[in-house]
Amino acid sequence: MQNDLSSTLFAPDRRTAWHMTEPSIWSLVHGDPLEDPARSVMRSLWDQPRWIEAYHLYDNRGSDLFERICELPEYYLTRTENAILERDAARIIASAPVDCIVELGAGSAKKTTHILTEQANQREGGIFAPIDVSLPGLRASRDFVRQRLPQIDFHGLHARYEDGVSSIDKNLPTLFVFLGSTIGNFSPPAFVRFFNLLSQAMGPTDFLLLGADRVKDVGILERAYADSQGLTAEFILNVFRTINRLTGSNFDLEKMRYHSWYNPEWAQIEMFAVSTVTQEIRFPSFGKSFSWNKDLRILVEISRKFDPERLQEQLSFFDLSPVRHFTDPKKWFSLLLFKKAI
Ligand code: AVI
Repeated sequence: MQNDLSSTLFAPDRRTAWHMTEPSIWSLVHGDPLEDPARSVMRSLWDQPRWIEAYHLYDNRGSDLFERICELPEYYLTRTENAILERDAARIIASAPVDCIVELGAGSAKKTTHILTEQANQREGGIFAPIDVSLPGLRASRDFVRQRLPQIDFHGLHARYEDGVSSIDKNLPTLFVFLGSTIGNFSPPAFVRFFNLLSQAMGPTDFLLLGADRVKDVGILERAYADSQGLTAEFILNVFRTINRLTGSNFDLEKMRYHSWYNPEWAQIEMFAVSTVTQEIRFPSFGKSFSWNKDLRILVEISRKFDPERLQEQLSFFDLSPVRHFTDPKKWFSLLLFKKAI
């Protein structure tokens, strides 16, 4: 079930790697098997210190909790980024003459509406290709775009970022969009891997729009990750339900608490689970266990905060040249537009 647009969107040597598995949604014919999630948990839990890969946070319950976090008064990120997009979408699109918008980890694509609306206004259409491992997210995005922006050709890629971006035709002028400061959840080595891959996948007519949360007053940062309703605590500790499901382990959410702080040296919020008692954690399917001593912490997530000028300089070493910088009146959040340097 291929259609004409596959010949525009995908690089010629990648075209046959994709097939349409449901209307407007493409999957890899021979998708790399995703890493076994149970083994991924064990690898990082046996590291020193113990930690967890952030993607385990987003099961159905975790994704719902995160949506609710985005609405919290303390969690300024989503609101602030959205206000910048609403105000500056016309300028962003005018500065990035492209035929295609590829969004990484799009979710329901609601936050991209301003960009897509401007693309439709200024260029009378084009392609929108969100890349996401969540099929429900892609379906929601497809239904939203079809209903609200019928001029836009929707092609959802059900894949990991790396497989998706490296399949886009380098000759198709494309704006890659990575919003929400999700880049802040990458460890420094994962950050470098990600920009290497993205830059290599970009052609000479491509742009990148990157959302980055900024370093600011510690109180504002810490409150955004320790909200009064306890939703962030629920979101972070929920990962242990997922781990119990994946590995058969016996983490007890009643015997742990959430702790977060802003680490100024690393410019990042660190989110931990802390054991409130000394307890034996068993992993029967792996025949392993460890003693989780009272007050010892497991690092569940980091959220790095950026200095936008420094980030622009850093990305120049990945052949990405700064084009424009959009921010809010309080300078809490930045949307940075880059062009691939040839
Ligand atoms: C998805 N990401 C950008 C969020 C953040 O702010 O780092 C995840 C999050 N974790 C706790 N609250 C929000």
